[in-house]
Amino acid sequence: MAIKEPERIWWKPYTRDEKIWVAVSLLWMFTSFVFMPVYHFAGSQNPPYETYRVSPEEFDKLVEAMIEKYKVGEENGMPVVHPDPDEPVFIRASMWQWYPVVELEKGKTYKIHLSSMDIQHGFSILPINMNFMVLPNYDYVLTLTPTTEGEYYIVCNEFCGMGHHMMVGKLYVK
Ligand SMILES: [Cu+2]
Repeated sequence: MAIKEPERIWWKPYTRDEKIWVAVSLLWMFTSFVFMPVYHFAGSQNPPYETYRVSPEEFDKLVEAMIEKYKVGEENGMPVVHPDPDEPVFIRASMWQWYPVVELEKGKTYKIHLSSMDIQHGFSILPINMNFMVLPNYDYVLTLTPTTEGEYYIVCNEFCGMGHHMMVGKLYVK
């Protein structure tokens, strides 16, 4: 096969179908663009934006104080806490664990504080698939009202090194 010069005009003119698809995608893009700010005000599922600065040392002290006050047991060497719904709950992320295991009561509203001891982690509640970012030096406050009893897993969804795939925590709703 000989090498030939390509045709000067190799593309085909738009067909009717292609024009329709371009119009549909443009319309959809515009709809999403408008929907985002509208949903910010109209929706009830916006991620919370209450945050504070906190050093890993300070946060660790808060976690330990909560464990001392509300520890109800242990699971695989990990303390299990059952905090009072009026009190803040602290969950600590570090390579490679979520600490401690928390028991919540169905229908009660909690303020769950998340922070990291080292690098960025991702707080993902499974199987309901709610995802939040956990950063060192930031206290991210999640206002959460569990509506379904059960056992949930907290999976790290931000790659954080060797043990990332084993970074699984537990959350109970009773
Ligand atoms: Cu992680």
